[in-house]
Amino acid sequence: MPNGAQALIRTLVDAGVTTCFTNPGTSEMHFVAALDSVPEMRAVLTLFEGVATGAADGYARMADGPGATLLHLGPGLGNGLANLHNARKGKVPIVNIVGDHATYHTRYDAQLQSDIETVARNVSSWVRTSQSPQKVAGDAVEAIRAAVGPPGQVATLILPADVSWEDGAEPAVRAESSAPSPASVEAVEEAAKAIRSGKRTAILLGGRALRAGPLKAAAQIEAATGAKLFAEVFPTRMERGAGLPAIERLAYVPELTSVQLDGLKHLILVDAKAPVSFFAYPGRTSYLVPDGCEVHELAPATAEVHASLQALVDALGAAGAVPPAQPSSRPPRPAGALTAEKVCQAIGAVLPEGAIVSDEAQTAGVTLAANTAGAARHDWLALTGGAIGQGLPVAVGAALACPDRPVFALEADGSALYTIQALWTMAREGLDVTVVIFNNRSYGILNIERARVGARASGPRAEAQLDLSEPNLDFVQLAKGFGVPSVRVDAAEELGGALGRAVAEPGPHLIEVIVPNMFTPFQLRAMPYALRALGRLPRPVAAAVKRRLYP
Ligand SMILES: Cc1ncc(C[n+]2csc(CCOP(=O)(O)OP(=O)(O)O)c2C)c(N)n1
Repeated sequence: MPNGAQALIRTLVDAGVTTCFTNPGTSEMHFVAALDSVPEMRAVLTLFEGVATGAADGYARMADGPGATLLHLGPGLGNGLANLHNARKGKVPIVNIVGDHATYHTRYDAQLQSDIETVARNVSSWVRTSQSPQKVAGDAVEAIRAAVGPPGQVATLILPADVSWEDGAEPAVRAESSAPSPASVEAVEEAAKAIRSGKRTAILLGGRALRAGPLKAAAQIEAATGAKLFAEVFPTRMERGAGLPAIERLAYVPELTSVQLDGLKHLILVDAKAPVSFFAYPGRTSYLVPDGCEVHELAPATAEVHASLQALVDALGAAGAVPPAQPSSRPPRPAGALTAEKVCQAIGAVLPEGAIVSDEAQTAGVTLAANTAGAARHDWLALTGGAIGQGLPVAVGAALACPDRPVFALEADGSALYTIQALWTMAREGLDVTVVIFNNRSYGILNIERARVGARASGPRAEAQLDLSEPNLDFVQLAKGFGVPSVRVDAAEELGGALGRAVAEPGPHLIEVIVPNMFTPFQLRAMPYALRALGRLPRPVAAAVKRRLYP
């Protein structure tokens, strides 16, 4: 009879959960030991739990199945919380296995004893502490079912050390989950009626609706009826590029979102929430749906999204519509001194077919979407929950899920440093990831936010909180220390070559570019006034300004 850990790993593998991102300790040693008895499980060591959880997220986004982690009690799970938060917001399926003290040891309140379930609940829709080796495999099956959903969720299975080491366990078989249902007839009819009303109508696509199949169905509706398509602001996984329907993303800045949604009478949601402002700003609205606009939910996060859109295509008689596809186009290779925009152009010029982009470039990446729109077909993975430090780990997971595809991690300096240890896992696993660090030596976006929240009376002490110079960070040396070949590039002409070499050579590469902040101090001061003025311009003028600022 296998022990609990062996039965657990066998159950995970038989259910298709074959990669686990780990950072183990003493309480997980039987799980670690059991890895050699179930070689189908690929265990990937990470050097910080935030890397493990972010990598599980990136893996699940690209593998279309649950990512898994092995974490060490409450503190280990707590270290991984920010990226589990991002996964939760992105509706990404993750199964955490969190080791705990042996059941009889907990009453002594030893050093690592803590309330793991409370830590887990913040991000997990399903939490259970396994009570015996006989139960652990069944618990794992339930955890997987909860994680898969839909919607994808975080499930946390706490594994006491004695449940892991005692014999008498049996692997369990994952029960077939019932297929999710498409939108109800009523919901399809309601959406069709809104579109047929002839009033300004938009369809907001989120979650799984941004994959090629549903996107094409939605684009047929747009082509046949004129209903406008929008993508949610931070997509979990969006398929884009030449040949696919081009779709406008909602803006991060609420004043720009308001311009996009201005005059709408109907908003139809497909695996998406009605748009709200990322933060509250004094005197500004939080809810961004315009007054008088009716919101209709075609497909909730629990529904089968593609079939729901297909039903709406049929209801509207749009099956014959041929939507325009994004034409193939590349920005010219930039020249001269580097700016953030030139780096975005250089990336757009080389982005290879089938690339996976993990986007955490923050302010420096404002023009990435425009510069890559006409590149060969690729997948875009965004920061779904606003907790920075996601980009490098997500790239690790995506590269493991899709070993034949080139992965790009486009990273702002501040964000990269939260989970910089991901570089070591890239090197150890030989992952084909090109990391581009946009080093503007600051928490640039916070300068914008400071101006926008009206925190005006700030001086040098406040400035120092947003400044990452003194000492300047050296990402080339950091990468070398983690075993990743690295180079700093000073001129735009060199960047194309460095990107080309990084893509051509197997294994990870890091390219550091020193870029000025996207916005000058004058632009920052003017921004709140300019954004306020935007809302007062006539709609076509405001829309034209918005398109220039944020295509
Ligand atoms: C986990 C977490 N901690 C802190 C923050 C607050 N925060 C938001 S943006 C930001 C700075 C981002 O700087 P950087 O990544 O260098 O990008 P830039 O703004 O310079 O473009 C910080 C600290 C956050 N969003 N998430």
